[in-house]
Amino acid sequence: MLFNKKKKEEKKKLKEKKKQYEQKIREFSEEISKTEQELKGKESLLEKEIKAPVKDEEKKGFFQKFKKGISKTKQMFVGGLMEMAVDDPIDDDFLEDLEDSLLAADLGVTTASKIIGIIEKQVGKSEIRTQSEAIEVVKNTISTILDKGDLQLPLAESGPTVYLFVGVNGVGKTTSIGKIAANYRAQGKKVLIAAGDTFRAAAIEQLDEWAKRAGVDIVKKAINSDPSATMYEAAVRAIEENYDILLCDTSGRLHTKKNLMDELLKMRKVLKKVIPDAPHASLLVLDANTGQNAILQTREFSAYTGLDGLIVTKLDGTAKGGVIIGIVNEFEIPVYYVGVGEAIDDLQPFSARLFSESLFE
Ligand SMILES: Nc1nc2c(ncn2[C@@H]2O[C@H](COP(=O)(O)OP(=O)(O)O)[C@@H](O)[C@H]2O)c(=O)[nH]1
Ligand SMILES: [Mg+2]
Repeated sequence: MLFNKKKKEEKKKLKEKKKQYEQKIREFSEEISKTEQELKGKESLLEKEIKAPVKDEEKKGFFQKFKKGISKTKQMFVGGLMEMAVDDPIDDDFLEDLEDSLLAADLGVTTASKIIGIIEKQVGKSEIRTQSEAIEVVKNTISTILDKGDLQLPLAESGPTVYLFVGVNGVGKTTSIGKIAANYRAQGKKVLIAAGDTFRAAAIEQLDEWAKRAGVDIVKKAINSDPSATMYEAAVRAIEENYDILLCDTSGRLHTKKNLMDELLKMRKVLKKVIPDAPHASLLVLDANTGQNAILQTREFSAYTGLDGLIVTKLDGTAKGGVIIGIVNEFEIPVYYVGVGEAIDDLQPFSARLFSESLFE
């Protein structure tokens, strides 16, 4: 008995130590990614100054770029989760550790509990017994959650297709629009973008810069003008000049949340007036770094304005990419694109299969 008690105490101490180390690892990775981001900023400034062309070897293949983009998230999974796999029986301590690891990977409480629930059920029915079998269940459940097929954005039956980009400040709306515009342009489509963030001069300039870079046209009005007026003018021009795609930028910050949501609703209404089935998709842009906040933002925007799809940016440089699993599990809203860097070709169509394969291979 005494021996058992001692063993238990030692195990508890080891667990505490493990938790402390895991916390340290998390802190260090955050620090490293922050430094990397800073360095990246400095590098791109330098690049601009000397106008150096992007080196060919930097343009990695699609698959490699994606894998590199989610490598920090993968480390979190492999480091935190997969290393737990041993052939000991599943007990309460193990389930607790497993749940902690899923939360550390930013899956969110709902999704972590769902996975633990599935394991408990299978243990109850004696379908699984060992910890490594439980890890297999985690992998399969995550793959099933993600596997909603690889989706395409809806297109207008005729006339211009309109996409409205919404989301809080700094998540990557303008950057994503620039990248998507370049993508459609490369497919030979006629693309127009609307500068709906009229609250900052810099926002209009930034979109203008992206329009030039992508080789597409832009509708922009003076700072502080009504963004719905910009939407109206852009929709009319899109029809009159036979554009295939209209991408609408919006502001992420207003005096109050209600103001912002009202403004978005008004923009939708104005677009609809000109093009009855517009917007063909209202896309919420989320920054993966914000982790669980991304789930809250999805809930808010979908309650106020309705959402048709998600774009998750900045997967590069974060270990919180697991939040995609939580979002796909909690909301019936597909993820269409993921951002894995700041360059023009760094936005990729989201592939559920590729995402789960890259996490677990
Ligand atoms: N590393 C990285 N940075 C990104 C990505 N997408 C956007 N950004 C950066 O995030 C910052 C804010 O983006 P912006 O498009 O202005 O956000 P907005 O306020 O939502 O329009 C900019 O510095 C972008 O270069 C991404 O996928 N990866
Ligand atoms: Mg913007």
